[in-house]
Amino acid sequence: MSGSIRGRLRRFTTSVDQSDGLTSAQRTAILQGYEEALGSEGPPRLVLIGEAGVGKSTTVNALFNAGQAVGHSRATTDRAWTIPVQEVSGSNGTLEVVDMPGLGDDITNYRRYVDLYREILPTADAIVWIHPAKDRMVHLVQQALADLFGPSPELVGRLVFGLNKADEMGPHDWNTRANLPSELQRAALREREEDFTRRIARVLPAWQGRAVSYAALRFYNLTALFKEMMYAVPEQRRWVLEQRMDLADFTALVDRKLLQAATATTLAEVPADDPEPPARPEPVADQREQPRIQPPRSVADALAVLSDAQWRELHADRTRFQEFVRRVERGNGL
Ligand SMILES: Nc1nc2c(ncn2[C@@H]2O[C@H](COP(=O)(O)OP(=O)(O)O)[C@@H](O)[C@H]2O)c(=O)[nH]1
Ligand SMILES: [Mg+2]
Repeated sequence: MSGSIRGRLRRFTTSVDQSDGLTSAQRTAILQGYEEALGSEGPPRLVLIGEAGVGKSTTVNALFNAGQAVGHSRATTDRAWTIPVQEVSGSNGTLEVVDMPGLGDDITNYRRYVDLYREILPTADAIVWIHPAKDRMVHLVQQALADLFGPSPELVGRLVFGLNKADEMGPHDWNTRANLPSELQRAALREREEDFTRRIARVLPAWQGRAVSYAALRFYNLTALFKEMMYAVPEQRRWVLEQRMDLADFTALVDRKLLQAATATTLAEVPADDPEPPARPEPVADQREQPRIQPPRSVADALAVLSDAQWRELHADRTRFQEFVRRVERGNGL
């Protein structure tokens, strides 16, 4: 029984113990039933598909705080023609991960791979297909999707497409200080996501998802990827996946100086700006020249003037942080 299931059981036990009007036999029966129900719910099973080195293990580590070996991709059970189900320990419980080799490895093995996949796919809670964000060649993916899901359209809903290594997207100018894509990369990634989604929908019209670009190594956009996974998992099984979630914090990779600038200001307790600025007074005849508000010069400057509450909000929400940096970079001020 995993740690978090035990925690759930402990909380439940306490509340049952504290409820009046139950005999001890009733309490025992309730707790036993609950424990059985929890224990019989198997761990989430993720089938990961993608070529060796695309970042499947890194992705599992970033989403579940697991210690999967990275970069030893040849160790997958290539050519063994068995289904390689691995038990993976995340910080919030066990997962079953099926690490499937890329279908594109070798044409002579393609048919056997397809047969193997068709066996395993129906047992998956989610099928996470990982593709390099910068690779626009999707012909093989389309072919494989048609072969795998054509005969099993009921499985299409479990598919998630992750476009990993967003940081390697052209023009390769990732903003390492803020740990975010540059403006140009962001535009390119958005376009790639849309293009990829369209091309997948062309072979699988029933697929309702959208491809998510992310960077497992940089903890970038993990929330969006996880959200797609949650949608893909059959509803009654969602909680087992959600329970295991332990997303790596992308701010861990934001430049320390940048974070320090904001934290120092936080300690000095700079008051927050009025969210609703007062109505502008009517212009008067002898109006003196107003000082122009200059946009902050850098992200660090912009962060340094945030209030404690504003900072905490940004720190907790990557999307907002990203939006903030984008606005600063565009020079629009706060
Ligand atoms: N630049 C970059 N490299 C990554 C990213 N995710 C994984 N990698 C690297 O890609 C290599 C292969 O990763 P791994 O997770 O072992 O791939 P797998 O064979 O698909 O399991 C490792 O060197 C990772 O550090 C990413 O988002 N960006
Ligand atoms: Mg691996």
